[in-house]
Amino acid sequence: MKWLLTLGLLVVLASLAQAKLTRGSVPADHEFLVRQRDIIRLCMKVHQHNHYEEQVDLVKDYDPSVAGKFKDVTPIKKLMKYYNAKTLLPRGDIFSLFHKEHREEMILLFESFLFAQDWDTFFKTAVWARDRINEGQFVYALSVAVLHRDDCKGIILPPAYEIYPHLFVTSEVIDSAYKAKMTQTPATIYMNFTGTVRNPEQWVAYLGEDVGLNSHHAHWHMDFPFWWKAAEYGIEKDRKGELFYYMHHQMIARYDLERLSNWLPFVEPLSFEEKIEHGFYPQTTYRVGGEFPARPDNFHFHDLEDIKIKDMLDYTRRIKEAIVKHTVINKNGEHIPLDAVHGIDILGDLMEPSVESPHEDYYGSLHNYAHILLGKVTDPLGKFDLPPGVMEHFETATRDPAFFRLHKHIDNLFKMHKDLLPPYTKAELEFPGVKVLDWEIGNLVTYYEEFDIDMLNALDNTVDLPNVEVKARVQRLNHEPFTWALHVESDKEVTAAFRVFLGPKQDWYGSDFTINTVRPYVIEIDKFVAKVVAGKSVIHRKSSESSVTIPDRETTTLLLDRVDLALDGKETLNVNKDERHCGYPDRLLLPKGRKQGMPYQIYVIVTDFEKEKVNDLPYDYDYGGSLSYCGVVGGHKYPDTKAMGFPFDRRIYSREDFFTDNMYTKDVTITFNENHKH
Ligand code: CUO
Repeated sequence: MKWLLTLGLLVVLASLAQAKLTRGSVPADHEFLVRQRDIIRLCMKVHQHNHYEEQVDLVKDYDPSVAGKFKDVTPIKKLMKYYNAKTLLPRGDIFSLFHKEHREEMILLFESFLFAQDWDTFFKTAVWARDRINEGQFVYALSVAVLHRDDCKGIILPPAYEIYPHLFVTSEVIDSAYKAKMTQTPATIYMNFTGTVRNPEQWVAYLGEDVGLNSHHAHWHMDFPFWWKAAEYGIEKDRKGELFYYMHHQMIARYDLERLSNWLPFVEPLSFEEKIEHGFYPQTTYRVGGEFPARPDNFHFHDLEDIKIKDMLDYTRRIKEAIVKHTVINKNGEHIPLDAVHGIDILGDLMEPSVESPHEDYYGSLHNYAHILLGKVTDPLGKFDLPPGVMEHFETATRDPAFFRLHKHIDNLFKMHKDLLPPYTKAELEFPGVKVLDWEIGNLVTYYEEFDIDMLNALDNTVDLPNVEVKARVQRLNHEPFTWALHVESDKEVTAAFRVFLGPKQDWYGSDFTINTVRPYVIEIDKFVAKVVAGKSVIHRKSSESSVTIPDRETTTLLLDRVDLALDGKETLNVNKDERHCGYPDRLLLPKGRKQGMPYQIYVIVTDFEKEKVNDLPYDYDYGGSLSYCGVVGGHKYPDTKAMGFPFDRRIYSREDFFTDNMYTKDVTITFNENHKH
């Protein structure tokens, strides 16, 4: 028995050591470098035929359904059948994940990629598909496969704004880019946000149209696809429904803070029965298929052929009823409780809905259908054959202010559930023996900077005209890096979880928010675990270490150059196999604030990690660095048992009921520096 325990301990220690080893960056080996290069090449100029001859040659006589090795051959067989029958979405057509047939075809391709038993089959099947399957379906299926295959760990995908610049820049920029190529003149083209200052919604376009925000959102939905079949794929997505709620809740709260910085009221929830007050003119063009549809002001929702407004109201009513009764029914008519632990996760699955929805026929497809209704609002019956709207792609959805209104509607339903739960008790909030004494924090300063989007993939490769360097220059929000130091006193050594939040202090009239009214607008800015010694200690943290964010993405051209140099042995390329594509942009960690300074409050709560921990991993394991909004992937469980957003997710009666010794709050000021030098 004793040796069994010893052996068990050794196994645990070995796996801990392994986990430690995989953290951080290590030099990439030759095999990895070749794979990284090949995947990037597959994503270049996807609208044209593959111009990497060696890839084309590789699959000249390759039929994946015959030559490939798959764990399950059904998806590739089906795909080949449709391909040979020429019934698949043609190349050049616009792919939307919200379109059922488009999605089902894409899933067949994704499953072929996921079920490929070795790299050879995966890669050859991808090269085969690159020139034969619709490019939108291909890039999406490939991206999700790269994010989930073990042999792709650490491979970096090009940012969406470089794969499809058309989705992110205005038509004007595209026109100028073509001119630059025709005249063979390298160019940097300035791009403005959509609309004019006469449209108050445009004052916050710097957030909705931020390419980093859109990339984060698109990648979140690739890490947690609503169509994910966990059992079939053998990859669980722990607390996926709750993450759907929490990540979007935080996005709306952050949007509201930007609105407050600009003296705009908080965003109103969308109602399917009322007109949509603010229109949206995306000013973007598909490569083929025309302009993204625009929506004039005060437009009403209309029934689509297969989605009716009345059904949306019924879904909403049934969901509200389930929330009030604290129970949902599943397909077998059984009641599943919406309790304090799992309720929010179940509701997330039900409202998005994901494959895990307890009863999709009854509770419907509230959120996904709303995306489609908004996307098709100006051509509901397809009379004018308009292409999909910005709301019908995760890459472009946040550009439309109505995105935040839709998600506020959904978020209010989640809030209704949370508000019906009992407030946290003192026992749930406190950490006996641990006291926060002080908090020092550096200056919080934001500014605008310029950022260049590489337009390489926007322009076709042509025989006569070589490529020229063309960039779109956009303005974006950033902040000065800041640090903070938390002074803590403890009567013993403990492993403590730190949750750090920021909320507005005053409303538009200068009146202070109460602790309960400010709750929905409190944003998480960091969460981590640290050792606290007995006696007094100081915990230091940098803004760049935040668990909410990821740093700026490297351009694909630069990455490809570095991979080539490493393959030639001229440079070492480091790879972090835990690295996430999903993560809020570091630049946007703080709201803009105001140039005369805007008051906020920061909050921290320190809790006993030993009581809430889930995994047997080192306490400071960071799960790829963007845990707060992007959860965990790679087969781990979410690392703690607390509700996401704890302790601000439940009602708070008063400051006295709420604040305990292990919490601390402090007034801070965020100043927007309009004279920042680039
Ligand atoms: Cu992310 Cu609606 O779920 O856009």
